[in-house]
Amino acid sequence: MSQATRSACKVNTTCPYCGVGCGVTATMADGVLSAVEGDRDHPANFGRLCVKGSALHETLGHHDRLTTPWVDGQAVDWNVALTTLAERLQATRAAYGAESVAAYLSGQLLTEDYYVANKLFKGFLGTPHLDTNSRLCMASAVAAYKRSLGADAVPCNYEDLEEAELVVLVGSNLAWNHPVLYQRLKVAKTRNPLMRVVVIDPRVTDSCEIADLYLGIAPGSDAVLFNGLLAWMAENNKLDQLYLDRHTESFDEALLAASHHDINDVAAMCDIDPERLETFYYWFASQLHVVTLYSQGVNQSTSGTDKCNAIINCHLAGGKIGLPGAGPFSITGQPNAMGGREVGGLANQLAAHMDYHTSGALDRVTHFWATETLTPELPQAPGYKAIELFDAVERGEIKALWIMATNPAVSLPDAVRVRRALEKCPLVIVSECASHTDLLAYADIILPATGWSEKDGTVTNSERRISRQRGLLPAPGQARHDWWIICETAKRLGFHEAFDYTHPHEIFDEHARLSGFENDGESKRLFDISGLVGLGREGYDALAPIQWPVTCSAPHGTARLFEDGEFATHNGRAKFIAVTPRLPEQRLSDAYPLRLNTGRIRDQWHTMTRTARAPRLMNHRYEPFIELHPNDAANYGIGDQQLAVLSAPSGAYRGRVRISNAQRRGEVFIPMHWSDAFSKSARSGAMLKAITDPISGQPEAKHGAVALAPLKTAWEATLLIAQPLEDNSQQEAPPWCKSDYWARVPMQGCQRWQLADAKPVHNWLALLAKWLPDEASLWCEDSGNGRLRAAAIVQGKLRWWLMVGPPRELPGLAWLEARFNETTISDKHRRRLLAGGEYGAADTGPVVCSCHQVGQAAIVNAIRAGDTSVEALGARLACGTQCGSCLPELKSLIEEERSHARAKQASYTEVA
Ligand SMILES: Nc1nc2c(c(=O)[nH]1)N[C@H]1C(S)=C(S)[C@@H](COP(=O)(O)OP(=O)(O)OC[C@H]3O[C@@H](n4cnc5c(=O)[nH]c(N)nc54)[C@H](O)[C@@H]3O)O[C@H]1N2
Ligand SMILES: Nc1nc2c(c(=O)[nH]1)N[C@H]1C(S)=C(S)[C@@H](COP(=O)(O)OP(=O)(O)OC[C@H]3O[C@@H](n4cnc5c(=O)[nH]c(N)nc54)[C@H](O)[C@@H]3O)O[C@H]1N2
Ligand code: SF4
Ligand SMILES: [Mo]
Repeated sequence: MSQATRSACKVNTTCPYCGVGCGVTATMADGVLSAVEGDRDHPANFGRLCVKGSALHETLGHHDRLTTPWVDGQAVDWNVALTTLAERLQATRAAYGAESVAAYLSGQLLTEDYYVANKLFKGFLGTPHLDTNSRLCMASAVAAYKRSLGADAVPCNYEDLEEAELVVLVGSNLAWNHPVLYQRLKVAKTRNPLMRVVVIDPRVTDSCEIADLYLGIAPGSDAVLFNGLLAWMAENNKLDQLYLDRHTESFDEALLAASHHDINDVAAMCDIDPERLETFYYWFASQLHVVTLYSQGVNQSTSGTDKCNAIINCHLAGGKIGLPGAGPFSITGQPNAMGGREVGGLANQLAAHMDYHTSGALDRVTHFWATETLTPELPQAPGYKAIELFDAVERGEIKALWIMATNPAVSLPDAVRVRRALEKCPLVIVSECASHTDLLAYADIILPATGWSEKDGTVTNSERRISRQRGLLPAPGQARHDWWIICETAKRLGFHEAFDYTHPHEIFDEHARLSGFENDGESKRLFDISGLVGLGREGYDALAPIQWPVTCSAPHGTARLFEDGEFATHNGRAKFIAVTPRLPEQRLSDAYPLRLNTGRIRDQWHTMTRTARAPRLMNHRYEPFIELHPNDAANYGIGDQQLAVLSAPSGAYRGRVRISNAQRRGEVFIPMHWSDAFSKSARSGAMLKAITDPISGQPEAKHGAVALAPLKTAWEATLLIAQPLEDNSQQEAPPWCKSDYWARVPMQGCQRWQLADAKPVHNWLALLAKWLPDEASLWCEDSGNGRLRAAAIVQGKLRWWLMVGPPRELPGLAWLEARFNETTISDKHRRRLLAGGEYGAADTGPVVCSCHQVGQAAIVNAIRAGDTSVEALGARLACGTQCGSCLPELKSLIEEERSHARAKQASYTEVA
C-alpha cells in the first residue's frame, strides 16, 4: 500500500453517550477509525474524554449489527420493507383512525431524525401519540422549568460550575455519569480552595470524593429538604427581596407551603443530622454563586416536578440565577435529549418549543408545514406520554407502534407488562443498530439503522450547545440513516414533497427556520436558532459548537439565560411553585420491606448494546449485582459475593451481592444495564411499578419495593468459550442458559459465562459433553469439595475453559483471554492452562482502571508497599493517569487500606 493511502486524517465529531456532549477527534486511516481523543477546542471538554468516550473506537465493527431489513421474520430488501411498512401503516389508519398509530423515540436520535419523525407523525399522520424515552429521564426537569421559568430552558452552562462558590449535587452521581464535567468541577475546586461541594444522595457515591458535606438523605425526601431551605432562608433574612419584588411572583404561597416544619423535623424526615443540615442551609443561603445540579435521583420520582421546583424556588428566593456561577442546573442524560425537546418530540409538545395550547401554535405549525389540505389535520391536543402510550397499546387502542433507538422492553418500568403489550400489538416496527436486543423479538418489521461514526447530524448537550456528529464510516450492509428511513416511508405514504430531503443539512435548515417562524411579540419563544438558517451544506459541515438561542441579535449564541431577570413567562416574572412534599408511591410492606434504588455504573451505557462491545469496559462490573448494607446482609444471612434474588410483585432480579457501607440500611441498589441478552433475570425495569408523576408523566424508577433472599446454589461455574465464527444472531440460547443463574460477559476473543444452579451435577464431564461440541482435553477434579477445572484444545487452539467453584477462586482472566487469541497454544502454556496463569503470577483482581486495565489486587499491594497517594499509584501502575474516572475508587481503596491499618493498630494496642 502506498504511503499516501496510509496517511491518517483527523475529524471532529461528538461523543454519542452522555449529555456532557464532549467533542471527539477521530483518527481515520485507510477508511478505518483507528483512534479517538478528546477535541481540544470543544468547549464541553477541552480535550478530555471519560473511559466510555475513549473506548469508542473499540465498539465499532460489523459483528452483531443489523445489516438487513426484516419483515415477519424474513430478510427482505429496503423496497419491500418500506412498501410493506407504508401499506400496513396506511391500512391501520384507514381501519382504526389516525390515532391508532404511534411512535416512541429516543434522546439518542439526532435532531434531524427527531425533526422528521415529529413532522411525519404529528404533522402528516395526524396523531399526537409520539413520545420518547426522555419521558423516563428529563420530563420532570422540563415540566418544572416550564412552570417556573416559562420555558424548557437550562439557564446555566458548564463554566458556571467552575465559577460557583458552592456546587450542590442532588440525586446525581456526576463522577460516573457525567465524568468529564466531574473532572472539570474537580479541577475548579483545586484552583479555588474556597469552593465547596455538597452531595445529596441516599448512597455514598464516587462523587463524594470531592464533597465537603454529604447528606445521605432518606430516599424521596428531597422536597422536604429544599422546602426546609426556603423556610430557613426566610427566617434568617437570607432572601433577595429586591429580586423577589422585581422578577418573581407567588413567593408567599410557596413559603407558606414550605413552612410547616422546623429544622429538626426536617432533619428527622430526611433522616439526617440536624447540624449537618443547618450547615448546608447556611452555606447555600450565604453564597450568591451557587449551582444546584440535579438529575435522576430527583427527576425519576412521582413528585419529581415538585422536587425540581422546590430547588428552583430556593434559587429564585436568593436571586441565585442568571449570574455567572449560579443557577438550577438540570443535567441532561442522553446525548440529544435536549435536541429532542427542541423539535417537540414529547407527546405534550407540538413542535419547536410550542405546546398545543401555546397561542396560535396550531395555525403556525400547520402553515409552516403546509398541512392545510390534509385530513386529518394536526392533532389538537397532547398525546399519550410513554407509560400511558404502552397502556393504550395493551388496551388495543394503538395498533401500530414505531420504536426508534430505545429498548422499552428493558428500560420501562413494569417491563413484563410492556412485553405483553408489545406481543398484542398488531404492528410493531423497530429501528435499531444492534442485532441482539430484547425488543427485536417483538418486532414485525425490523429496520437496520446506522449508528455513531456512520450518522451525520446535530446533537444538543446539557448546556444548550449544538454540536455536529459527523459521518466517518460507511454503513454496515444495508443499514440506513434514521432520517432517510422516516422520509422514505413518508414518501411512500404520499407525502413526497414535504419529505424530499437529500441531506440532513436541509432538515436542520427547516428546523432552524421553524424555530424563528413568527417568533416575536406575543408569541415569542426562547428556543430560536434562526441565526443558523441558510448555512448550506458547507456551513453545516463546518458548524462549530454553539449555544442556543442563536439569533440576529445573538449570532454567536447565548452562554447564559435570564441575565436581565426577564423570564419566558407571560409577564416576564419567574413563578414560585408551592410544593407539598409527597412520599414515594411504591410503598414498603412486610412482604416487600426493602427500598429499591436503581441507576448506572461507570463503564456501561444503558442496555449495553454498545459499551459491551468494548471488552475492557466489562471488567469494572462484569455481572449484575445487588448492593447491600452489611447489617442487612447479616440479617438475611447473605455473604459478600454470594448470589441472591430480589423479588417484587412484577418480577425478580438475580445478581451477586456486594456488601457495602455506601448503602443505607433497608435499601438496596441495582444497576439498570442488564437485559435478557446478558443475564438470566436481571432487568431492573421488571422490578418497578409503572407509577408516574402526575404532571410530567415520569416514572418512579428510584423507589421500588422488594424482598431479598439468598439464591440457593449447589454449584457455581465460570465457562470461557471461544467466539463463534459466524454471527450468532439467529442462534438459539446455549444449553447452559437453563441454569438458575447465568451472566454473559463478552471478552476479547471469547465469551465468559458465569453460571450457577441449585441441582447438583454428579458427572461434570458427561454434562460438558452434552453442552459443548469439543471434548475436554485436560481436566482436574476434586470431587471432595466439588471443584473441577477443564479445558478443550482443538488443533492447537483453545476452544473452552471451565472452572467449577465460586468465582473468587478464579485466576486473573487476562492470561486466559490471551490464550484464546493465540493460533497455537505452546506446551509451556498448555501446562499452565488449568491453573489459568504463569506459575507464581499474582492475581490482579477485578479491574479498577479500565484505561490501563489495572486490577484491585495490584493496587492494594502497591498501597501496602507504600504508595499512599493516587499520584504514587499512577507513577507505579499507570492507573488513573488517562481519563481519571477511577480516581475516586483509587482514593477509597487508599482510605480503606488506611482504616484497615488503623484497625489493626488499634487491636495491637488493645492487646498490649
Ligand atoms: N456511565 C454512564 N453514564 C451515563 C449513563 C449510563 O448509562 N452510563 N446514562 C446517561 C443518562 S441517559 C442519564 S439520565 C444520566 C443519569 O445520571 P444520574 O442521575 O447521575 O444517574 P443515576 O445513577 O440513575 O442516579 C443518580 C443518583 O440518584 C440517587 N438517588 C436515588 N434516589 C434518590 C433520592 O431520593 N434522592 C436523591 N437526592 N438521590 C437519589 C442514586 O443513589 C444515584 O446515585 O446518566 C447519563 N450518563
Ligand atoms: N430501572 C431503571 N430504568 C431506567 C432508568 C433508571 O435509572 N433505572 N433510566 C431511564 C433513563 S434516564 C433512560 S435515558 C432510559 C434509557 O433506556 P433505553 O433508551 O431503552 O436504552 P438504550 O440501551 O440506550 O437503548 C437505545 C437503543 O437504540 C440503539 N441505537 C443506538 N444508536 C441508534 C441510532 O442511531 N439509531 C437507532 N435506530 N438505534 C440506535 C441501541 O443499540 C439500543 O438498543 O432508561 C430508563 N430506564
Ligand atoms: S463524559 Fe459523556 S460525552 Fe464525555 S466522553 Fe464521557 S460519555 Fe462521552
Ligand atoms: Mo436518561
